[in-house]
Amino acid sequence: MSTAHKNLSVYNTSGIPDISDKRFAIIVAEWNEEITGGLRDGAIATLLKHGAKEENIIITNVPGSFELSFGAQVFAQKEDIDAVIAIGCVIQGETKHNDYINHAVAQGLTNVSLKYNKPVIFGVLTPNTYEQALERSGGKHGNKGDEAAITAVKMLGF
Ligand code: DLZ
Repeated sequence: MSTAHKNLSVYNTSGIPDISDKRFAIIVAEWNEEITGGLRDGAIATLLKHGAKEENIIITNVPGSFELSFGAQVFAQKEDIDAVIAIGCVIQGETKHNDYINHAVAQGLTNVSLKYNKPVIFGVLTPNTYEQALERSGGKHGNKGDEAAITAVKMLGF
């Protein structure tokens, strides 16, 4: 995997804007919820660490990663939401569904971002195995939730 030698929780801290008044929506898929819960908690911790207020972080669940695009759209269209972080985990080895879901979500989130002119972040893990997912949701390769959150923060300064 491309992240095998990268710790997802290590990032460049330059260009981080003031986010004390920014409002974030985090949409979390319930499939593989042990993994997506770890990603969600990493994202929340990273936003708080960089100055977001707890009351400005809205968390919502959707059933699976395929539903992330719709969930992201519902929040992106709200005037008082500045950025959306979509969190999911689609394990490649387990089902042929993965190609369809991953492509649909990547395209769907891109469309929502461009339509509403707001950062909509792809915080979806696409590992080959459950073990790789654990390693990237707070394990030895860090947390993709941290990476997704810092990406949202940086894009707000864009
Ligand atoms: C159906 C399905 C499968 C097989 N695998 C996953 C997965 O690994 N990760 C995930 O987030 N969701 C999965 N889903 C559910 C779909 O995302 C979706 O919820 C259903 O197809 C209903 O639209």
